[in-house]
Amino acid sequence: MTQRSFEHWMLDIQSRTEAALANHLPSAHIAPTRLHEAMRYAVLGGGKRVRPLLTFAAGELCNAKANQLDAAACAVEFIHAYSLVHDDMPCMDDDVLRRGKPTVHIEYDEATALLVGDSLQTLAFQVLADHAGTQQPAQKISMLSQLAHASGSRGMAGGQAIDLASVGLPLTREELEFMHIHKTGALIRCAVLLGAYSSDTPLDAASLERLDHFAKVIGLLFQVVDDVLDCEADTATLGKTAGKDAANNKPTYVSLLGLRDARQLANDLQQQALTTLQTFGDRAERLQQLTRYIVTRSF
Ligand code: GRG
Repeated sequence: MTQRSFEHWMLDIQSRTEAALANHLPSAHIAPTRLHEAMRYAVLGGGKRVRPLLTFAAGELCNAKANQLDAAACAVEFIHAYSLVHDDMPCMDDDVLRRGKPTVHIEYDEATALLVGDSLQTLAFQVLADHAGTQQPAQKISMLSQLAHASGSRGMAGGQAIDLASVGLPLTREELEFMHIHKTGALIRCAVLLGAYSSDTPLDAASLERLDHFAKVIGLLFQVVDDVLDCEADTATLGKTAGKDAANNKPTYVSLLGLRDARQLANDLQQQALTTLQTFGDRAERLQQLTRYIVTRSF
């Protein structure tokens, strides 16, 4: 598969996901119209859709059909969108720009932003429960449980709590890794695993373990690259305020290791991820290409 075909595939999954998200979101004409309009504002028309892309790439590895993957991809993206809306609020990161446009609490108001996040979170579980491709109830329950675990206090929300408590503190590398594995890594890992679980032909235990290892590495890799970009890229390119971590005195891989070693760590993790995929052969080609994309992306 060429680089060109990867770009086509990406565009195809991104537009497919955009349509599916738009379809699952309540219409802005249905009451309460302001809340529904704000939910659509938060989710649609922006974002790289990295998590849905991972769900589709992992699904491809497991021979899942595209229509079996839409629900899992949307559920993960709804959780991600909710986390961004809440993260941007004044009680957390207090940011005014996201995906190149005003954050939800700026465009609407704080109470609406809070409710948008709450509603997107529950919509994620509703979509997965009602539309997941698998016919096996036990498999569906396992997927719901994985998404809950990845989102909650033992996953993303827990990582966010550590992040908020860490401002100005000199974290050790282990502590920083623990925070990021939870805050960013847990949902990315879940995006990969739900792709595999959406298939009717599950992986054997050893293959699933390898895919899970890949998923954990790619979650951490995503955050290391994010730290580097926050330091290197400008606000216009990122679509969010650049240099925020340093300005807020937040511990990052760049503040801990320096820019050069943080970049080196990203390269090492990329290599580790690609090596883990090798035993899957050609079936993992999309995941390989996505791994490279995550490292070379500019925002
Ligand atoms: C509020 C419970 C709660 C959690 C928030 C994920 C998160 C936890 C906060 C976001 C803050 C942040 C910038 C984290 C760094 C990694 C990250 C998730 C970046 C944004 O994800 P992208 O690059 O965004 O996939 P797009 O806009 O492309 O979807």
